[in-house]
Amino acid sequence: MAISKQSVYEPLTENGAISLTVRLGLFPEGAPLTCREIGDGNLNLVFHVVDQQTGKGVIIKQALPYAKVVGESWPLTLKRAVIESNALRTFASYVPEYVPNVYYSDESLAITVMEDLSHLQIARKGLIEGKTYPLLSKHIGEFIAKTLFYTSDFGMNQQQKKQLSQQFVNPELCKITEDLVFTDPFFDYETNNFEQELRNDVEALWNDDTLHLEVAKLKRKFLTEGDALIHGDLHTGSIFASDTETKVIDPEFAFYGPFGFDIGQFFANLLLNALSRPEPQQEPLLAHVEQTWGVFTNVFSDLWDRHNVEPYAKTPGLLQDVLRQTFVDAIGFAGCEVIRRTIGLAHVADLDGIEDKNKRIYAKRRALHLGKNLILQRRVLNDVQEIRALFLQTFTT
Ligand code: SR1
Repeated sequence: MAISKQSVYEPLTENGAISLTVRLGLFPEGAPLTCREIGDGNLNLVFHVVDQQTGKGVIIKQALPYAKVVGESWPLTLKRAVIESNALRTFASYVPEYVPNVYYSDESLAITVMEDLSHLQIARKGLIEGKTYPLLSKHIGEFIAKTLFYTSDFGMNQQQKKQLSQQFVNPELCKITEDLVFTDPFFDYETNNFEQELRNDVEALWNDDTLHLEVAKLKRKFLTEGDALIHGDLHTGSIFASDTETKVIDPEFAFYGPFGFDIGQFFANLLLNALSRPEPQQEPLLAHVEQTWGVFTNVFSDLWDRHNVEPYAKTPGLLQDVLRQTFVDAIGFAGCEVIRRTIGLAHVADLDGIEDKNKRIYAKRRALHLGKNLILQRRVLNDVQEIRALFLQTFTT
């Protein structure tokens, strides 16, 4: 169904969400419908409407005109709902198996109506419970490889790419990332949030010119490089998973950005979960990091060989150069994400949920060291196995 421009924005209620599904004819007439608002993210309302007779459901996601995580004092564009539904549709044209089906979207109401994925679990929650999701990295590696390749100048007509990129000009949401990921945690800014026990470690980051120079270079890449349509917020809270299925949700931060960003955010959130686990249970997370990169490079290289539209595609060394730069950038972006999720505005439950305070502080201190090492050493890491070595080293220093 097309995006309509007729309605006037107001936040939906649970009853309003039910009425909308009836109006859209998503359920049989007279179906006994119930609805719950289940949003637990930082920005939006999420309604789960269920037909109690059949058990079938739909999800209605509605953007609020402010960031829920902070409150009404932080206004936020509603346009992000259109970006999100357009991104889901674009991704679906390349990897329908990895995104929810979009049934309807309404720009004025800032809503996207989509497939109910409640048979799956948010990957972050499952990972915190100790699940390992054996196919997670295979699926996410494929998702990233295909979406990046096909929306880049290598996989798509280069004029069409420029046109497509116009749909994803997303300055407000990019600004959030520019601030919260690449800037605020590295300065004494009031958005930061950390335990006093970490103050010495945090002040060391604020006073480290070498680190600042490297983060500034990474931020510049995020600001200027439009390689492909990226998800823009690919942490484990943006992924639904089971042992057999994986679905990527919430691409409201999507824009034309650097190849390495989604990979880096995914790596970082796997590593944050690993940091929260006792040592013997960290292995599956480290294996996921390696498998993500392995699958990504295989799928991307295969697409490069078979579907590249760029006349220089067969030039010896070009693919290797693109992959190497993507790897180095991904590690740097991962380092920034690890640090911001530890001391910035929006934390992760993996670390905040460690009940024992000493263990929590210890894990966060390790996270800060790991983040810094990822950023500073990204160029000397030769292959993905060396991330494991860096992670294990951080544990003993
Ligand atoms: C104010 S938004 C905070 C964070 O939530 C989103 O999921 C993004 O990660 C953003 O940085």
